[in-house]
Amino acid sequence: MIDPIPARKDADITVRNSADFSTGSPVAVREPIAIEHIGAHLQKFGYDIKIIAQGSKTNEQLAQMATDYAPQIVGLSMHSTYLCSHTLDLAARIKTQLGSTPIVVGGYHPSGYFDLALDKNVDYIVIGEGEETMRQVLDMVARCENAKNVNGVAYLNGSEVMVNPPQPRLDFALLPWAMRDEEILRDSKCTPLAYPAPPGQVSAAQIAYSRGCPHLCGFCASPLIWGSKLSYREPKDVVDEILHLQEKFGTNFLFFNDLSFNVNKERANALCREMIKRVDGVSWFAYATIHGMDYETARMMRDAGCTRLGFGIESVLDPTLAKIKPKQHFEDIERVLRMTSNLGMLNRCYMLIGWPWESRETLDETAKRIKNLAMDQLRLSFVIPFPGTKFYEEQKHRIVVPFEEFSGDKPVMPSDHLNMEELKTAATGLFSSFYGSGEYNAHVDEKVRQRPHLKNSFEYFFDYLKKHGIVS
Ligand code: B12
Repeated sequence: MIDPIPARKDADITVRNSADFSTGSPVAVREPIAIEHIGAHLQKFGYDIKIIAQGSKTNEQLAQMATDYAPQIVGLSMHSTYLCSHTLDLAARIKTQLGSTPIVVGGYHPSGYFDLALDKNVDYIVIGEGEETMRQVLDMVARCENAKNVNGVAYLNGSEVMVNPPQPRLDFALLPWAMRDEEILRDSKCTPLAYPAPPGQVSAAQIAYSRGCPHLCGFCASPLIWGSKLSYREPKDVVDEILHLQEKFGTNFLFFNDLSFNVNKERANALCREMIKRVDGVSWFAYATIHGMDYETARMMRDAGCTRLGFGIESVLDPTLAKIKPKQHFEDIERVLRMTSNLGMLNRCYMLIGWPWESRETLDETAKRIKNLAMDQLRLSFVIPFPGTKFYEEQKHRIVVPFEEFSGDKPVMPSDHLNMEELKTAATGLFSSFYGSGEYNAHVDEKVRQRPHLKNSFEYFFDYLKKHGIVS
């Protein structure tokens, strides 16, 4: 199974070739947790699995590696729509060499875009959570049966794309730990602002306590994979795995890819208690939601080793929030960021601009409001109508660029008031006005004065911002 994300070395970290440093996007490569989870499930059923992360290998080299392995089936992961043509190029090269060996694609993009099955080099699309569906596809291929009885699969039948009923969600607590690869882990970092700073991170591993999110925001692609059902592992099992990663790979940093670590307060606190009791020397990052983040949970997370939080605030304007995330209000954002920052955690905030109603006035108001937030890093993306989302159905008529541009680092549609160039310029302006502001620099100075251990992290971050021209 291959995670085809081309990457290269940039000083001390391995970065995605597609990464756009100017948006504060997560440039560093992470381990291909999706196929590592699927691989572990298939191993349980006796399958021999090879996991390949592209890194600096070309698609031709990847195709040769796949051919040398002579697999029964090839699995390709498509984390994001922008990877579409690159992954299909790889599929074509593999087909040239391996002929009839079936190629299966899965991930966020295929789960929202079934027309991918029209590509002659794609045999099956696995829709959503992939572990059990992939196992059933392997069994079906081994028995030379037809795909019509495999839930969660889409495939081409003549000229028609067949979409089978969904595969039921799995009980996450029953799945085995993800396969891990020492070399891939050694290269994995969480950048650019973290504690410890990237150079001090060892084998930064992705891990999850839960799968799914009940919020179903119209612009988010996660429901395509998980629906709205939440599924949890047992805290003891998560901590057992953390101690295993620490012992076997020396891991000192974790990236929780739970869509929201605090969506269920009791569950979050239960894991934090277990970590406080049994884990030492491991720091971690988690995505969190403003809604439902209270002092007790924030302090528990901090005491359990959480040093960076990722808040999907999306917007700081209540009229926009009322449309896209009605449970969240600006005053809550202000209060929660102040609280988590005062507890010493780093706040990374994901914001989306370029909504259909975006205007000079909304951007100016945004620039004014974010300066006074206890936000340590601004991660700005252009809102993208991702295939399969409600937002895509509503806005696809506006899109003026091909899928390759769907990374969020560039606008894909003009708004009612601003064209693409104006939106792009506005983003650059937002960054420099935020990081160049007296308020932000005073916030960082005070934070480092109170928490001297963060000095190194901010120095690394400012070097990064300067190196990539985000601040002068
Ligand atoms: C964690 C995460 C990341 C991490 C880690 C990525 C990684 N390689 O694992 C980081 C921060 C690096 C990241 C980066 C980006 N991400 Co991201 N990410 C997420 C997030 C928060 C969770 C993903 C997740 O659930 N992981 C857990 C694993 C287990 O689940 P999974 O990957 O879905 O895999 C399961 C299934 O999809 C399926 N499956 C997946 N691959 C395969 C392959 C086969 C063969 C099969 C059978 C099944 C299968 O089975 C798996 C197990 O059940 C989502 C969701 C969100 N709401 O924000 C966004 C999300 C997936 N990312 C998104 C985007 C756009 C990006 C970036 C392009 C942003 C940017 N400009 O930098 C980059 C691209 C990185 C890249 N890979 O090239 C979009 C993708 C939407 C789309 N249609 O394109 C999402 C949905 C966020 C959003 N905006 O809505 N991301």
